[in-house]
Amino acid sequence: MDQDYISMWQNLGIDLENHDCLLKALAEFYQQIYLSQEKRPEGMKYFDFVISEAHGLRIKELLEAKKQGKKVIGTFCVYVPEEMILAVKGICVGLCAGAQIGFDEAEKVLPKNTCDLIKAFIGFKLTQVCPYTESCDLLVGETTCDGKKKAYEILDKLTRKVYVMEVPHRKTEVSKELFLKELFNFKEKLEEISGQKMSLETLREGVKIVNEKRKALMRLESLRAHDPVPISGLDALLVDQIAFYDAPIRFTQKVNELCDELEERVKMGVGVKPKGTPRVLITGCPFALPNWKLHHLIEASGAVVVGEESCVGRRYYHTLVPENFNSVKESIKALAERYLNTHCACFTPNTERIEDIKNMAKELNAQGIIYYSIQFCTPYLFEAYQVEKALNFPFLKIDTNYSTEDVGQIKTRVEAFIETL
Ligand code: BJ8
Repeated sequence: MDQDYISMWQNLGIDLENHDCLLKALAEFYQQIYLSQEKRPEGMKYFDFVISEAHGLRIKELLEAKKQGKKVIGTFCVYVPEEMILAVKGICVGLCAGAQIGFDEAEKVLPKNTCDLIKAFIGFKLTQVCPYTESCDLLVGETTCDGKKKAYEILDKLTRKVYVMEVPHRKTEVSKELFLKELFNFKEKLEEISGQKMSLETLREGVKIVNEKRKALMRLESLRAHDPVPISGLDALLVDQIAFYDAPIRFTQKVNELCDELEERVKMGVGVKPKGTPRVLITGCPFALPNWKLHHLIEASGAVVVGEESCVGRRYYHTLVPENFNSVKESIKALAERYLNTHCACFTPNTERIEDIKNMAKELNAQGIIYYSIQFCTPYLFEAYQVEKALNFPFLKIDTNYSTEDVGQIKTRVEAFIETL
């Protein structure tokens, strides 16, 4: 391991022993799941590189930027507008965690029946393995589900860096006003921490950068509609996961290059799986990096994942922010409207999500839907019933966690489901 990186991690307060275990496990897992795939597009090499340097080069970049006065802002939810972070010359990084690290420690401060996504970000902090969390100047929580709300109180005790943004749970006029006010409060907080003014010009730039990123991700998703599919669900998921922490302009360029290659593949009828491979859409909880379990099981069972109605997926890039605003106030209004038009199960009612799933299944030519919930995630577990009833589509519900204990059982269920498609 590069001595520079070791000193960098030490300076960040990383526990080198725990961190080493994490990196070794990740490298092994990546080799088994990702690098063993056949017919991967050449364009995935960049994303392989990003993963290999996720705790190295990217952290170095963040620390260099901090030296130049930029602030690193960590987020946990797609209701927090990254455009506003860019508009104060900040860097936005997603901090949700997708691995079973530090759970023994986390269970000392959290109830056992907490979802693994929460246990993981608290566990990462308690075991000091995440250089992203340690590089952040501000950690932005939000009032979505109960577990997250209470976990942010604990995270603040551990870091003294948490700011909580209020996200309403309904889409009424009152809620819309509240969210708009919250975005103005967020603006003030960002200006205070960065010492930068959010201007019409910087907001225009931030919106443009994030719109371009979302357009590239939409382009990638639309290419998955083809049969044979030019990219595996695992690789597309990886790109969506990396969207939360790579430098946005570079990332967009690399996604577009990948899409150019995939378009060529489509023209030539080249796919990662044979034409006619059963096609599955996943809906439900987010897949924080490195949570690849379900995609791997589905694709190892002979199907291909063609889309994710998830926050690591369509819910992140569903729409763009209109760029025709003429004042700071107008831009924040446009952001509030766009962000509140995201359909998370923390909202009630949330019937728009059902329409989103139907549209995605149609657009991506899915033959079956797998509903994914993380164990103990009340909002998504509750919504499964209504979604299944409303869809009238081949449907399989998987309620799981980050462990590998249930892998055999899930594989059996997934294989049986795929046979019916
Ligand atoms: S917009 S899905 S990122 S809140 S899995 S912590 S909901 S108990 S992550 Fe989410 Fe924002 Fe919604 Fe998306 Fe709670 Fe469920 Fe755990 Fe969850």
